[in-house]
Amino acid sequence: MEQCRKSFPEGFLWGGATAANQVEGAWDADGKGPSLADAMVAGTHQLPRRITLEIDESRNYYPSHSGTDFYHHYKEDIALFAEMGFKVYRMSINWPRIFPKGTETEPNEAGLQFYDKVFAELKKYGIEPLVTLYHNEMPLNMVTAMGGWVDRRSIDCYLRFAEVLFRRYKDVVKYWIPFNEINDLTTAVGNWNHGGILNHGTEDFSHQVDDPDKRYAALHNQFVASAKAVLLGRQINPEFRFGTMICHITVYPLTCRPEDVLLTQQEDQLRNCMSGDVQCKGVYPYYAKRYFERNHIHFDVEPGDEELLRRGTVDFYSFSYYMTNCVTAQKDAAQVSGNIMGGAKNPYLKATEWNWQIDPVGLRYTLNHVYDRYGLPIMITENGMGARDTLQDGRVHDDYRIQYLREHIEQMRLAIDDGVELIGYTPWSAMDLVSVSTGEVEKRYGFIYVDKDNAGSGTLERIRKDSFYWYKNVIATNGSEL
Ligand code: BGP
Repeated sequence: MEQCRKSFPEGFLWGGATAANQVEGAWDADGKGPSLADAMVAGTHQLPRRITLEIDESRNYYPSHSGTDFYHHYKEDIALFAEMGFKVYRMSINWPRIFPKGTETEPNEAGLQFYDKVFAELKKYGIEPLVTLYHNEMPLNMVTAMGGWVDRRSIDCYLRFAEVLFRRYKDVVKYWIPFNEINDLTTAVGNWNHGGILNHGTEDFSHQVDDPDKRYAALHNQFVASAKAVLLGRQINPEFRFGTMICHITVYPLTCRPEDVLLTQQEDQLRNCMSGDVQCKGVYPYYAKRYFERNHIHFDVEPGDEELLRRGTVDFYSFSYYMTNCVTAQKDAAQVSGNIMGGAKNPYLKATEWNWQIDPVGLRYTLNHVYDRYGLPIMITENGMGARDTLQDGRVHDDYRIQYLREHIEQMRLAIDDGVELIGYTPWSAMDLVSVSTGEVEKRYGFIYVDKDNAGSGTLERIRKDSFYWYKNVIATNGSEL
């Protein structure tokens, strides 16, 4: 093993992550409107998940509607986060709790009061909140009435939402992420959770024909919304810190055939780097412009947008890291891995049951890659292992998850020794919640088991997994004992 000279710095932000729509439940409580995520039908076992244009009570939306009931258990859950020693908790704010239709001018006070209580609880334990403004929770009304992110009016609605939060929580929240996995919109499969590319007249996204013009229009509007939020936030509190959140799926050439290497570079540029380049450097990179030209992709850029992007850049780079993929120019080998993002199978890596290829060394590579590119402080805002945990005599022996996290944290330490400025780590997920791609609770990620199954049965009891105790010690020793 390589000897580290440098390790996790003092004040390193250890924690965990969730998203409102996956954990809260209480989907229509206290004046909340339905969100895009609430319209995803349960248990379709396919991507993209089916999304209805309105909530039809005869359909089964479980478990997204009830999540793992953080809404009613937040005190107990945050106490458990504190027991693990969390320094930071990444969460999102459920947009239609605050603006039920998204188009109102006045916020829903009851929705805000829920987050007042959550933040007060975090403060009690000295846990720093890291808040995602948009994590698939667009008010459903904005999707059906306006076409979601394709419509530029969505930017103003988003800014009204952001402004309410910035003003109310200006002394409570320092770290903000304007958009979760903003680069999902660069792929046809990843567009479904961002709304705005709904094919009206059909019942669900699975019949949707990909329309790159709309997809990139939606992405452009999100870039503009992000830049405006950054500028507005800095006016309200210059101490705010904003970050990207990129779904970073590092790609390797399947072979050293030059065609594979070239295609890998192109894939990396478009899928991983373009969104980070816009949000960190403030301009669309040259390769993106050529990609749009070559593929006849057209979307509106209004006068002033370029200036906004240039001024509204972020302070830190954050990303999710679950897997790496291989790329090959050879058509027949291209799709063998079968995981959500496609790609060719890497013969040197094992994969989870869902074919997500596990690659700890790739994390060190990725950290060096993005630090070299942007020179900004980095947070890993998602990383973790989905598995079908089982409860045995009141315990969950998730040694496979401990191994996954241990190997990834070891590579983080090596990257810090390489000189990368890594400042935080919020693995997915702080506690069990609903999986996005499967719509099921039983693809579990948490340190805390929640007694609930895919059929909705269970006591909702919270149970510390073996990984809970292990991670607690990792935090207590600032990463020196893995
Ligand atoms: C990321 C999302 C998360 C989370 C995670 C795991 O892309 O930001 O919301 O769900 O993936 O994915 P899944 O839930 O599909 O297993």
